[in-house]
Amino acid sequence: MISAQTIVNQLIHQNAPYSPKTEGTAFAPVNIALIKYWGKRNNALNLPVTDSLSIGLRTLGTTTSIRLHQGQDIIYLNNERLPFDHPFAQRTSRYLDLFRRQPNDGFMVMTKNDVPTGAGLASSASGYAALVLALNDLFQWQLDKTQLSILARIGSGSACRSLWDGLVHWHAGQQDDGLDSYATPLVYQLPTLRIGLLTLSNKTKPVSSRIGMQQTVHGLSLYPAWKTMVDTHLTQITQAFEKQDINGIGKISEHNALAMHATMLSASPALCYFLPETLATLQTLWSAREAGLNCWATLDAGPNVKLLFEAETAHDVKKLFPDINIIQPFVS
Ligand code: 2P0
Repeated sequence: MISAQTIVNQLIHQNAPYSPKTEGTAFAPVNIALIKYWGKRNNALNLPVTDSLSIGLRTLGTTTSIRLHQGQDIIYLNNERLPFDHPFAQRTSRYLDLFRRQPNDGFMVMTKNDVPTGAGLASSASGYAALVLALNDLFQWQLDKTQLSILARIGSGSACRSLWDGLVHWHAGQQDDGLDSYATPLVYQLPTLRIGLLTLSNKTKPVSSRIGMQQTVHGLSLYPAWKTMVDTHLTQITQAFEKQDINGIGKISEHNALAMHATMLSASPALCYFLPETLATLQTLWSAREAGLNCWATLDAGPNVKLLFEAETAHDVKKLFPDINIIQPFVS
């Protein structure tokens, strides 16, 4: 099995001049998948079973700065210094191990999320994308976006999609080394699309996506049907993008998200990220839709709900869900 270190060494030429700056900084947007990534063919390299497709939230994301220093890593999350054994610090340091020249090389990382960490609002995606961009800035690697997408994916799968605003397609690839598994931006613009974030819980989810995916893929579950469905949804959603059909996009996205949760429920032991509030929100939405509201839901590995709708519907959606945070992913 090819290791993450081998891939990193291949991408960052070890003989390249070593001239780090004092500090590297970067911002990367959160991305919300319309066609979800759920299930890996290689856990060490975060190689997915299927393609996926996302939209960047442009103004919401992670800002990270990084410096070199001697000794143990120092990690700040949202202005708070984390203890060395904090799971976030441990995972970040394990990833940074891939980029140390000497074992004693430490990093000081300061990272700030605009969304709650680990609550299914894709903070690990913007987090690892911002970290890779900040490392690229610090070390002046001058890697291209494909190479950066591969490095971000090794940190967290969905991070490979957070290097762009707008619509982004992650190609699953087929190679064992994953050098064909990266994201590319799509040309379609949807200036009237709005995404509404309904934060129902800020708590860190009890089962990480990482473990949840393994639980769903292995053993008897509906997972084989999920793979076929993703192919169909990718074809359908591309046609909807071409027609700028936001209701079509919403309908396919909601179907895809609920199908992903159905595969989780079909695993043994079953996995359920919904809270009672999640179901109540969906039922409110479905009733409103029956009454004529054009609005659709998508959900990730957590209890929070994201809504997709046209700008002209924003007023009605806000009336139904007063706490909603409405984002305009494309500049008009
Ligand atoms: C997605 N999710 O496509 C899907 C939908 C959650 C549900 O990508 O193990 O944090 O780091 O590769 O990227 C969450 O998975 O998992 C995710 P790892 P990641 O957005």
